[in-house]
Amino acid sequence: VIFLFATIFVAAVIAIDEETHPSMQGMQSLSISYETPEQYSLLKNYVDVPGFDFVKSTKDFVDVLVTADKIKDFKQLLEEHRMNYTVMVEDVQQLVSEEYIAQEVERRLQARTQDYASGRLSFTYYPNYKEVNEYLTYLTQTYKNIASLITIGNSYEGRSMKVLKLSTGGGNKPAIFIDAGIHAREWIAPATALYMVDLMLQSHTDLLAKVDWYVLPVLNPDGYEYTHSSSANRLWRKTRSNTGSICKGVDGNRNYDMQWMTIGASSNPCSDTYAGPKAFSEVENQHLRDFILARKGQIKAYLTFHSYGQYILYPWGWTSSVPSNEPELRNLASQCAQAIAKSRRTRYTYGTSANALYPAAGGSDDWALGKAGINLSYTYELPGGNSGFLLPASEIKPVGVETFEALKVVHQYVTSKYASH
Ligand code: 0X9
Ligand code: ZN
Repeated sequence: VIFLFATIFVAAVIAIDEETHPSMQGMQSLSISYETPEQYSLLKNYVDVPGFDFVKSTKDFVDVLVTADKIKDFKQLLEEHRMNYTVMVEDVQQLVSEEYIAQEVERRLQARTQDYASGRLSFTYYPNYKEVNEYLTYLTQTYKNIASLITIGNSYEGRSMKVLKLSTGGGNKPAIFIDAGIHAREWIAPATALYMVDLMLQSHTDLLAKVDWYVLPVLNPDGYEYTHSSSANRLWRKTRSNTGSICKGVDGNRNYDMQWMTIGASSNPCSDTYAGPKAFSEVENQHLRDFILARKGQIKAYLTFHSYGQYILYPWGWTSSVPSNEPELRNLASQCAQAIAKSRRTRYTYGTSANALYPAAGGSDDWALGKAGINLSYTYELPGGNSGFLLPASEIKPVGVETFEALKVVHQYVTSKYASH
């Protein structure tokens, strides 16, 4: 009897695992362009269908991961409808495994050094949650008069959420708030946020003179750790909360109380864009909300880092109409895009989320502007190279350097508009 029970249990666990983790063996990443509304609706039929993961949708193309068992028929269908596609990744599993090995090699090389023992990061691999925290502690010990940590609460699974505060003291300074890692698999986002902090503290302390900085590098620690824990979990996006379904997690960026669930979000707990049972159901988002609202008057710019696609997005995401300060938002975005282009010729598109990307409600950027009253609110979709989320770690520094150029522009704008001179 016990044996039978055990067998059923194991089978059930495997079944659940199948449900949330389609095999990446032979999974391909396709980039498909479309022109007609018919072609678009054909693609839309596959959203939330098991075996299909629409990792990027824009006005003229989609990137979709398709499992091995579905790929042949799907390609045939695309060809029948005369739709152009390119295979971006031939075998997702292979790429994930390669990344996993490269990560371990770099980490072990680093682990032999003094730097590693001190908590410093080399930015040659993507740090896990523990390494991020060690780095934050290292910063507070190294830059005692500038860097401090504010624990804003614990995640669903009990991981502490730490905001790094950079301040040279003196009251009444405007602040810039940065978060990253609300989407677990977008590894370049936390790494870039941290690398920009590194640049600021090591060689650009002028950025600290008139502005205070708050940086929350990992807004979704449970999801982030999950993607680091095994290569099978590498493409997880959501939080890890249990919402009473066999499918875990909520899309943090559909969960904010700003036109929650009105568009571009799902009520299906198994969907990757599940908005949650109610607005702010996610404890991580509650902590972020409370932190920001407590510093509402001080925080002048809200920047949230995601990947991928090279977009500078601003509100609204929930409607195609634009906020009243759209000219200001557009102007600043354009200057940021130019600064990045000048640095490494990386081309960013900018515009409101709904118009430049796709409509989606319940995002943190919309909430920051609409509810917290932070006029300068931006989502950065960092580069993804040819492999999307699986951007080689050798790109951390170059992406950090070019994105830092945009940060300087935002800093300059906030200083001239809000700082006392
Ligand atoms: O869909 C998202 O949450 C963001 N793109 S991602 O590929 N990183 O998932 C874009 C969010 C843009 N902002 C709003 N829609 N409010
Ligand atoms: Zn994202």
